[in-house]
Amino acid sequence: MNHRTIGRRRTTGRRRALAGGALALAGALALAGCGDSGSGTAETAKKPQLKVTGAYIPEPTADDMAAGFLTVTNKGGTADSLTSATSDIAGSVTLHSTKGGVMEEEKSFGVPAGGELKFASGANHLMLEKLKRKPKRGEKVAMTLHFRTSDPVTIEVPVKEATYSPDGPDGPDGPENNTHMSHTSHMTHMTHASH
Ligand SMILES: [Cu+2]
Repeated sequence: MNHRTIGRRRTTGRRRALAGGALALAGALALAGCGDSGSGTAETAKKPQLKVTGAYIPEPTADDMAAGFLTVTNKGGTADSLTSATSDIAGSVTLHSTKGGVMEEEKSFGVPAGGELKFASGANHLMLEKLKRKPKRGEKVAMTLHFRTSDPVTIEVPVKEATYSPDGPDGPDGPENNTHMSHTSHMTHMTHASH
């Protein structure tokens, strides 16, 4: 390509220079935008700043396990990770992802800087296993989340009806689909867990 355009170099030189200037300007603007989004140079902004919202447990249909959902937002400038969770009503709480309808246990979930970690029906979820008692709709269950960097966060998680969806009918997938999917994947999980 280059050797064919050499002959025309002189005539296109000026136009190229102009285009180059425009590109440089665009680049400068992009950099400025970038700097803005990464602002907050104070020391505190470098640490993860976590907040847990929207937690709920759908009243379980199984006797020995329940799913938990919540969102962890990180306003800080450093990523953190959820490494484990505990609850006094569960013998163990595991972290699960659902990929293509298949549920997998995860060792941790990242909470990106300036981002969020979302647990939602049909996707990532917390699984309360070996239940000491079955959570009932209307009550609250204490759960503690442990992070790689931040201090543990203890929350009171309300137990909602089995079909509850925080997104409502206009959520991305609709509540019925979500509920059905998570139910199916938990059945799959129960089979795996019994090995
Ligand atoms: Cu699960």
